[in-house]
Amino acid sequence: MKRIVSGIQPTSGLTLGNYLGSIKQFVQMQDNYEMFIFVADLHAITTGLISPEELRQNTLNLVRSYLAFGLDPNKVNLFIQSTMKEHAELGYLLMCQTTLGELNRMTQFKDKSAKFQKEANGTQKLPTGLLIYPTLMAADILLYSPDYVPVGIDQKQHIELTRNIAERINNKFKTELFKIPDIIIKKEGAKIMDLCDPKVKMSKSATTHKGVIFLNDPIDVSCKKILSAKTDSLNKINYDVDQQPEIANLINIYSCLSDMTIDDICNKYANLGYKEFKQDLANLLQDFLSSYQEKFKTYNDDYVRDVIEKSYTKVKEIAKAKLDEVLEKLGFVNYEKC
Ligand code: AQP
Repeated sequence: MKRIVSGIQPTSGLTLGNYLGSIKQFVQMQDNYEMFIFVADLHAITTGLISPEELRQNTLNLVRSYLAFGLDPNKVNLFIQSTMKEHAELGYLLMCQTTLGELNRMTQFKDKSAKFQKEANGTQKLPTGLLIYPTLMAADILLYSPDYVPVGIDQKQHIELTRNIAERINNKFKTELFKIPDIIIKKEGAKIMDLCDPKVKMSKSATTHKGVIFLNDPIDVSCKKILSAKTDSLNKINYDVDQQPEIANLINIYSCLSDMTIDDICNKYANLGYKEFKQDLANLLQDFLSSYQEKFKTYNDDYVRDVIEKSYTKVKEIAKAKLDEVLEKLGFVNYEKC
């Protein structure tokens, strides 16, 4: 079986974008791939904004969400990133093989940095974690030698950097130390946009939550967000990302939730207006969220712990073996062997 690695950071509750851009794919792939899916809790502290209590709760809740969406712990290796110390250690080693210029060029770094307030003297107190996020992400991936990494389109640049770092180290140390992973981005759901601003992606850390569907919010709140989503004045259900980006985003969400094609949706609503379309989409969302939230409630802390324990030993063995191999190639003395 080909191997897959991916994760999500527990910065806050999950959004519909997180589900459609990543978890939906994980569930579809679990029968045909060897999967390593984790909660990226070390990434969640890179902005320095999360409290310990939130981190703990969001981490456990993200495991519940994975399960509620249908990830089967008998098929998928589910784990919490920080329980594998190898991620942080390999992250450090990779950071030392990366240039400041490369990290400064990352779009996510620029976007997230821009959200930090400027001081009176014009400077910004930016957390270093934001800058080195991609090298930790490279470690998350390269530790497990995956064939593919399924992500939303916003993470494409980070995967490309991961590939560059891996190739650079392989060349520099004349080895095949790292397998070069390929990225998988599913066209549908690859980038769900904010319901109030189609220029920005729907994101957990959006400054305003009006255009973000949080999967664990009360369902009526989420349905209202669909009904009041920004649309143009044409009142025509047409998929045109440039001219009608707001309705195109809603059609995309409709397509992902119903598994209808975009053409079929446009045909179905050819003679109807935005009001009817939004109401139907809100109903679809309601069904989807009710089924998810029902399941989410059924996993208590003990069950979550059992799930995490289940794959711990296997994941640990793989991570440790790869880290040991890297340390040796880079010239670190292995106390047990010398
Ligand atoms: N709007 C989106 N559309 C499609 N896919 C998305 N993803 C995130 N937002 C969308 C995908 O979800 C996975 C997990 O993302 P993450 O939590 O690790 O980090 P992120 O990409 O930075 O996601 P957020 O929601 O924007 O989180 P915050 O606000 O905490 O940074 C990834 O595969 C991502 O592509």
